[in-house]
Amino acid sequence: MRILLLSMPDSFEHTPAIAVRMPNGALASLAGNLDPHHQVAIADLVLAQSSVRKTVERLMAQLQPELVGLSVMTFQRGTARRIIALVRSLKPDVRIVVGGYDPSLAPDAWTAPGLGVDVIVRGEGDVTFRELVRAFDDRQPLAAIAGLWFREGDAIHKTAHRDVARLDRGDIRPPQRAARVLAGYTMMGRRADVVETSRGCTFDCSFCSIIEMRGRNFHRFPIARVIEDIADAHARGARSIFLVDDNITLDIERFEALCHAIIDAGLHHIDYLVQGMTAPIAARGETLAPLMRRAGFRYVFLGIENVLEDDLVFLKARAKNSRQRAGGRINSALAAVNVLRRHGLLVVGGLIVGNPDDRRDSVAANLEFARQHVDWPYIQHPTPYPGTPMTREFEARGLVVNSRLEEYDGTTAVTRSQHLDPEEIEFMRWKAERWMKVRHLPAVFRHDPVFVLRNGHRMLAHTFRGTTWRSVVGLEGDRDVFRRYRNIRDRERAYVDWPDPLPQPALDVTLPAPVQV
Ligand code: B12
Ligand code: SF4
Repeated sequence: MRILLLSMPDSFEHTPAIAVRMPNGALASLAGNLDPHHQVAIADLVLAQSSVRKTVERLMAQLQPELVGLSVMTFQRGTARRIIALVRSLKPDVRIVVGGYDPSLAPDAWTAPGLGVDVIVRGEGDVTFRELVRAFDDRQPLAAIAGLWFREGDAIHKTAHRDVARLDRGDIRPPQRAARVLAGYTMMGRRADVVETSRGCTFDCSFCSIIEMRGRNFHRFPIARVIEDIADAHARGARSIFLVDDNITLDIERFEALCHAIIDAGLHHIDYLVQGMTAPIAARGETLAPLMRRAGFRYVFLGIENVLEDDLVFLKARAKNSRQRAGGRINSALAAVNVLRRHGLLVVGGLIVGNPDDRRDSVAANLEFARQHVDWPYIQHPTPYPGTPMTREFEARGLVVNSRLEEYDGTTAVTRSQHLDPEEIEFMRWKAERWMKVRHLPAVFRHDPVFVLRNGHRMLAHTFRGTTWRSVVGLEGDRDVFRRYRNIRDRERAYVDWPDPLPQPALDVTLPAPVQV
């Protein structure tokens, strides 16, 4: 079967496409787990952000796919609907399959007949998609394949739940990067790729989609397989690799073993990025951080979430962000930041401001922490993604004020607090963050001078969108610039020049409930 897999072009404020264009790890994994006789092409549309329609038209004409699969996050739902409509207009009989976080956690949003979706793959997709394509190929019924919602005429059928895969026994084959048909992946000028070393997490932070997606569990790929995967990415040109594990820091001994294996395999000249929790890094940092540095780690995305205890309790992120000390538990953010930075690692500070009880001073305290202690701010607002406990709480308290999903990108405040309007929360973050980002430019320059010389002005222009000469000389205030920035951001969200097949209000109609098969 000829298959085209697409990831969406929508990017967000902290990873502007000028500097960061990463491959979607899911699609290469899906391709690698199909039976080998299929002809698969992967197109990450972030690589064609300014020409999405033309690129899809070209790929459809060249590849003539019989099945198109889309990987979609919630804020990309509108873009995905337009792309599906475009694809259907080009090839009406094509099969459309959607997967990823949004279709998995909000499947009802994908069942309206006018949307043109044939199958929704829920949760982990590698094995489900293989079985689905086999069934299409052999003209077998889909009812026996776990993990699906599928359309038959007007009815939607729902199959049995699929358990997550066991990675240690080889359930999941390596990704197939050769299927990628677009070029231009980058992490600030270095060719970028993604590698998984584990899947899952045993924590249950209230804002995170991972638990609803796959339950609380943690599965590890064998380290030898990870090293082969890194070597494959490197052989294809990657010089910067993001380990996209949900939570690699759940098993620090294994993480240390991985660092040693990277060094032993001579793959430590690659720049690695990883995300982790503060508590284990604070506790084990004195040995872990220098080892990570030796293994080539450069950036650590730290899930600090919030520096205030009450907010951490709301986010259900206290356990992973505090440690026991004489006199009680203390926040581990500062200790984690300090130990990483002391050993030459750069900290991307993940913080969430605008929680239900936040006042101006709580937001300000977090922004001040970021200003003083992190290298690159990754500050977001609580965003009510489908199925998370946090969403239920915001809804119950009547604090969700914006239902335009394309704005659920993390840096647009779509919820209010009891004390602050969303615009005010977002304004505070936006105003503080721009200057923190500027401060990081010299570190980027030292590492990648050519990239900064070529693109520094574009990066600054992106960070300061909305600024004019009038605002620079003080004839306009920050509020005017912020308003203009938001208008620009709105226009940027129109990635596909094709109408939405089902304008938003139509989604409110009650759809028939899926039938369990
Ligand atoms: C790596 C990552 C990123 C990277 C993206 C790299 C890339 N190009 O993929 C970066 C840092 C850039 C990023 C940014 C953002 N991310 Co992010 N990210 C992740 C993370 C950590 C891992 C995703 C991953 O690669 N997993 C490995 C792959 C193999 O697994 P997978 O994606 O789940 O795919 C499997 C299934 O979903 C399914 N599947 C997926 N697609 C498809 C398609 C088809 C056709 C089929 C059949 C199946 C299928 O099968 C796959 C294989 O089993 C997750 C989860 C987490 N713990 O935080 C969040 C997560 C996906 N991100 C999220 C969000 C919201 C964002 C941001 C909007 C803001 C933010 N929180 O940072 C931005 C926007 C991104 C952008 N496009 O600009 C949310 C999505 C929530 C939602 N409901 O949409 C998650 C779940 C985190 C959370 N907050 O809960 N992210
Ligand atoms: S520790 Fe990280 S991956 Fe685990 S639930 Fe919390 S935010 Fe999600």
